[in-house]
Amino acid sequence: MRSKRYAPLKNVGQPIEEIDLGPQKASRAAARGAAEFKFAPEQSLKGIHVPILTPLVDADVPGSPPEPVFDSAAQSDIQGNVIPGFNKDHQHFLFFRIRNPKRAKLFLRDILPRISTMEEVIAFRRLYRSKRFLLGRHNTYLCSTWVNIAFSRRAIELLANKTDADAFGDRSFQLGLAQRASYLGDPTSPAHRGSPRKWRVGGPKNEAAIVLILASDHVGVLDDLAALLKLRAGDAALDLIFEQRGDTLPGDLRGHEHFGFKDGISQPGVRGKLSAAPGDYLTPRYLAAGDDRRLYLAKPGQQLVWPGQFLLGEQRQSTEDQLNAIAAGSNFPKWAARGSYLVVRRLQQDVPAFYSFVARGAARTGIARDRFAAMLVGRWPSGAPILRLPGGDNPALGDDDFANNHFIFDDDTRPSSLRPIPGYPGDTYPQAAADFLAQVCPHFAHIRKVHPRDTATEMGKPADTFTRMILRRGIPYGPPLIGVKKPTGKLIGADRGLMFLCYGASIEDQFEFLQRRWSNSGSQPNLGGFDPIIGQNGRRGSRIRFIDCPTPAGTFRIKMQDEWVTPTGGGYFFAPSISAIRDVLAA
Ligand code: N7H
Repeated sequence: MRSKRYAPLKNVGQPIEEIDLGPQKASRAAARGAAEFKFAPEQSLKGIHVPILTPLVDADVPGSPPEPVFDSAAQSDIQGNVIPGFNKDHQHFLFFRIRNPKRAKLFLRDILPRISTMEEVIAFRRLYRSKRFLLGRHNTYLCSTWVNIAFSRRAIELLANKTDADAFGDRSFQLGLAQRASYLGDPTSPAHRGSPRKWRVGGPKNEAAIVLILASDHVGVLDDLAALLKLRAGDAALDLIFEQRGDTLPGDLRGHEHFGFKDGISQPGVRGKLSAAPGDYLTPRYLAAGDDRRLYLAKPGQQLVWPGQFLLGEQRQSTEDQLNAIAAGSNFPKWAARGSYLVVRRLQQDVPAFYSFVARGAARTGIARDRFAAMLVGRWPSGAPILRLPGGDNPALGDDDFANNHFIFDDDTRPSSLRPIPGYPGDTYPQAAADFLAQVCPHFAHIRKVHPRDTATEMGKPADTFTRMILRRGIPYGPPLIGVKKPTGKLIGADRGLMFLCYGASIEDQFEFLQRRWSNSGSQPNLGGFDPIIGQNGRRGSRIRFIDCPTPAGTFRIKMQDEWVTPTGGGYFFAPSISAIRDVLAA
């Protein structure tokens, strides 16, 4: 079935009017927009297929290049939040400074056995998925608790040596987030609330050397572990400079971020196998033999990418074609292989300011509020892509892992052909129609900015886009405001946002590229305005951005004066392999 096109547009791409909505401060009135916002609660698992992660023996694809095997030795050497990711409802981040490198090494030796590996996290995930499948519900009452660690460049110099620290080829890692802040478009005026000087951590005067990431299904266990590790760290002369709790939002908001949109849907599929056994892929392959896209996709819409995009020392993605790898990089000390760069950004979200903009932008353009908000993101609140359902949200699509990421932008999306999956009725939603002119999902939409999919960009072929992909590992912090009927002033003004974390093999070519080249640009990868979620304008002191909003009456250029996502801390780190911690950093 073809999706119905949104009404035809006039003067496509040519702004016919400039709209200046003026500044707006967070207030009770502004918060009303957030209270009235209708988000779609998560569906029960009934009728929704939950894939089990055991090997699908006939999933090998003739003609695809052989993928590296991450055997048990490799899996127990790679930190588990890099791959496959902790994905826990409760996380705690501890940021330390090193006072005494020798004593810091004792701490590292002490916690080494606690560091959670890829092997452990995959084993738990498989158990959890099969239990969830049996029970037909999310809550299996299975619990696990994980710990990971990462180091700044300065920490590596203190714990290893300057030569090794200098040998990390990523220039952004060398400089650190505070020095890259202005390049990222972060506020430079000292008076701005997002100025690095005001950051809780990671500013010019409070950079962290070590970050510990703790994650658990169980709040009490997480608290106990955080208390224990803080004590041990204190004994080892590690100064805690900042800590941040992150929690999945409660109730029907589970899995959604503070603006109310489901997050964590689209991730690259890391190529590689877990054993030489047929079909034992790190990222399970679900496309049927008859679907030619199974060479490139793990499940519909999930792009397969070579592991060297996320782990140093592994084969990287070719920019020439989607299928093939190029050789591993070598711009790092040998012991850094199987490690990954980690970007941490504490991004404060001003929910009233966002919904005030939505309400005023919708009123001025004549677009319904929920559609206007969805156009900013590129998905409806449930996670359903607007390109698949231009007419309105459908939570069942948002929750359908085999359909919610199945769309491309420039061409019609062909229906996918899946292997038989017990209990899955198939993807029966309308397929996305080509949106070359970005009439349905505008070029400025967050997901179109940071992942233009099949669209050629200023960088060339779409395959280049796959080298920009990141493994996102974020979690919200602070109390939700969305959907709260009568919020108190205290709740409206509470500090809330996203602990944004991502891993990659290059900070500069991946995270920074997405933020700076695409989100912060009104014209790249395509003309149409800034990314209204994370785009910043840091040029010549102006923070004003714009979006060219398509409407049936024509395209309106809407100025965005307020900022609703503000950096308030973070850091650039490196997450080494377990053996590198044991043999180099703790030695
Ligand atoms: Fe974004 N949001 O709620 O609007 N993001 N993001 N992000 N983001 C995504 O597909 C959001 C941020 C990416 O493959 C979704 O998982 C918010 C930064 C990428 O189609 C939603 C913040 C960067 C994707 C949000 C924020 C990115 C993505 C859709 C900050 C990198 C995958 C759900 C407060 C520079 C795109 C999903 C794809 C998706 C939101 C930050 C990147 C809803 C609120 C800093 C690569």
